[in-house]
Amino acid sequence: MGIRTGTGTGTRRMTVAQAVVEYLSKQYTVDRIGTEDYRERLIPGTFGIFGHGNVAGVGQALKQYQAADPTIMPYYQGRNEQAQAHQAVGYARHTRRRQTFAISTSIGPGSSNLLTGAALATTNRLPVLLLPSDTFATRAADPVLQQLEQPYAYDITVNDAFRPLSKFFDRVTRPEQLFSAFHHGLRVLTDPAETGAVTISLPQDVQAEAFDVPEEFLAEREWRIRRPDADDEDIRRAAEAIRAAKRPLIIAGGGVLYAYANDELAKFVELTGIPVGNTQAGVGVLPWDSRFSLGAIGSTGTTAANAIAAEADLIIGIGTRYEDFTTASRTAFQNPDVKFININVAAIDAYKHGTTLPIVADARKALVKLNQALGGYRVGGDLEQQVAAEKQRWDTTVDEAFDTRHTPLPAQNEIIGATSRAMDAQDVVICAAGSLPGDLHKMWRVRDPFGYHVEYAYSCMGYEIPGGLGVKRAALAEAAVGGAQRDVVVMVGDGSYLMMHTELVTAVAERIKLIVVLIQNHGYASIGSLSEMLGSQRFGTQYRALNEEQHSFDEGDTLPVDLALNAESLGVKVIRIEPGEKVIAELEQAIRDAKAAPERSGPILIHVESDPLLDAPSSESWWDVPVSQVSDLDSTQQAYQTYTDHKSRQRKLLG
Ligand SMILES: Cc1ncc(C[n+]2csc(CCOP(=O)(O)OP(=O)(O)O)c2C)c(N)n1
Ligand SMILES: [Mg+2]
Repeated sequence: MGIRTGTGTGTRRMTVAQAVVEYLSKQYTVDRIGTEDYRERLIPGTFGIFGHGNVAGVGQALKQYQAADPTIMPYYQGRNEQAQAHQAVGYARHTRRRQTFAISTSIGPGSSNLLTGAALATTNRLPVLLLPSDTFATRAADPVLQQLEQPYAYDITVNDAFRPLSKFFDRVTRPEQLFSAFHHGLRVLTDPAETGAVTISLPQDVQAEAFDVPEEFLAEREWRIRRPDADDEDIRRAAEAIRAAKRPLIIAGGGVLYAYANDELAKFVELTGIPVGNTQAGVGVLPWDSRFSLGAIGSTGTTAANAIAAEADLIIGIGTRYEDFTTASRTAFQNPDVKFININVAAIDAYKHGTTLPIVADARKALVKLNQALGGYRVGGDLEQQVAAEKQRWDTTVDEAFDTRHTPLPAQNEIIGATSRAMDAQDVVICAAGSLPGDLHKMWRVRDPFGYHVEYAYSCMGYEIPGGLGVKRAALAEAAVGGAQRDVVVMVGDGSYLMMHTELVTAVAERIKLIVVLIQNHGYASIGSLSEMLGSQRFGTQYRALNEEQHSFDEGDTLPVDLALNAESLGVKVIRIEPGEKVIAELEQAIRDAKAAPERSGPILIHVESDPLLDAPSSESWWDVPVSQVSDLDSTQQAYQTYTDHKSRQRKLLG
C-alpha cells in the first residue's frame, strides 16, 4: 500500500493524526556551528503507549505510514509514559537539542503519567514533543472512561495540568487549529532560549476526523537553530569589567555545550588565565586535567572551585541557570564587591543576581567577541598559582578517595573510581538522583564534552535508565554516520532503580547495549546523610523490615530483595560482584567485559553492594535546607544552630 499523494487541488483528505505524523516526518533542524552545517530530522521517531484516545487516531496513522515505508516515522515502545519522555530528553541532550522524539499517550492516566517527564524537560531546558490524547471535543460520550469531571469548569481535562509544566501548550479541538498549534509548537521546541516541553493535546475524536490538508503543510521544512550574536555595547562594558577585575572566575553551565562553545572557552581561558568552575550540566566544557579547570563548583563542588569562588571579585556566568547547588545557596561568593557578567541565550538567566552586565547571546558568539575585545588582558600570577595549588590539593583528595579499599563493602568513591578507570574517554556516564550525582560532580574525571550527563536540574529518581537509553539511542545514531563509538554507562542507586527500571525491557526488545552499574545500599544514602546533618536521624531513609511495635522502618533487618535477579528476570544479562577484598578489581573488570560485548547484544547490569555510611570528600560548602526552628530532639536543636550560622553568610536575593 502506498500513501495517497496530492489530488491536484492543493489539498489531501486525511485524518488529523495522519496529518500530524506526516508533518512531523518532514521537519528538519539546521544548525550552523562555525562553518559546519548540521541538518537532521527534528523528530526521528514517535513513542506511543496505546489506549483509548490514541489507539485509533495516532496509532492508525503510525501503522499506515509504517506499512508504506518504515523510515517515514519509526515507532518506538516504552513501558511507562514518563520513561518515554526521559528517553526523549536523553536523546535531546546528546544531540545538543537538535533532535527529540514525539510521544503519544492515551487519555487520563496515560497523559498524566507524562507530567513528571514534562516538568523534567522544561526544568532542564531540553526539548520534548508531547502529544497526550484528550477526551472528546464533541463531548459525544461524556464522561468517558478516565475522564476528569470538574463541576465548576466543563472545559478542564487532566491535560490542563501540562500548562504550568510546558513551554508551549495548545489543544486542537478543530482540525484547522493543527497548523498554528504545530507551527508555534515547533517554533518553541527549536528555540534555544525557549525550549522545553511542548504539549499539544489531541482530543480522541479530533485525531480521527478527516479534513482537507493543504499540501503546503506537508512540505519539507527546515527550522534554523538561532544563534544570536552579542550586542557590541554589552561586550564593551563586559570587557571593561573584566579588565578591572583582579580575581575573575568563570562559571560554565550546560549552555556552553549546547552552543558548542567549549573550544572558544578553551581559547578564552588560555589567553586570559581566568579559571573555570563548572555546573552539573557543564561538566565536559574543559577536560578535567586542563590547568584552568577547577572542576565542579558549589554545594557538590571541589574545594578548589569553592576556595577561588569565595574571594572572586567578578563571576562570568556562561550558559548557567545559577541553580542553588551552583551558588551553594548564595553563599559561594563572599567578596563584598563581587559583580556578575552573565552570558546566556535566555534573558531570564542573563539577568540573574541583579546584574547590570547581562549579555543575552549565544555563548560561542559572545566568547568570540569578548576574546577580541579583551586584547591582552591576563589575570595576575598570584591567582594562577593559587589555582594550581588548590587544584593539586583536590586531585590528591580524589586520588585517595578512589584508592582506599574498604572491605567487605566498598565506599561509593571507590566504585566511581573503578567505573571511571574502566571507561574510555568518549564513553558517557549517566545519573540523576541519590548520592551519586554529587559524588560524580565532584570526582568524575571527564575527558570528552559528551562524556557526562547527570540530569540535575530536576534530579528525578528513575531518570537514569530511560535517560541513559535515550543517550545510547543518540550515540548509536551518531556512530551510524561515522561519529564516535560510545558506550553508555548508567550509574544508579537501588532507590532510583526501584522507582523506574522497566525500560530495561525496552533495551532488551531492541537489543541495545546499555551498561548499568547498580549500587545496592538498601535505601537512600543521600537523604540519610542529609537527614542526619539536619538532625532527623536518617528517619525513613532506609529499606528495612517494619518493626510493628515501634512502627519503625529504621532498625529492622535489610530486606531479602535481590535486584540482580530482578534484572535477570527481565531478560538482562547480569554480572554480580560479591562483597569482599576484590570488589573493586572485579567491578573494573566487569565493566571492561561489558564494554567488550558486541553492540546489539542487549543491556548488561552489574550489581555491586556499597556501604551507605562512607561519604565522599567534603566540598567545604553548604546547601540551604531549612531545619525545624523548634524541636523536642537534641539532634535537631544542634542542627538548627549550625543552620543559622550558615544562613548568616547568605547573600540577599537580587534578581
Ligand atoms: C522522584 C523523586 N522522588 C524523591 C526524590 C528525593 N530523593 C533524592 S535522592 C533520594 C534517594 C535515592 O536513593 P538511591 O537511588 O538508592 O541512591 P542513594 O541515595 O542510596 O545513593 C530521594 C528519595 C527525588 N529526587 N526524586
Ligand atoms: Mg541507595
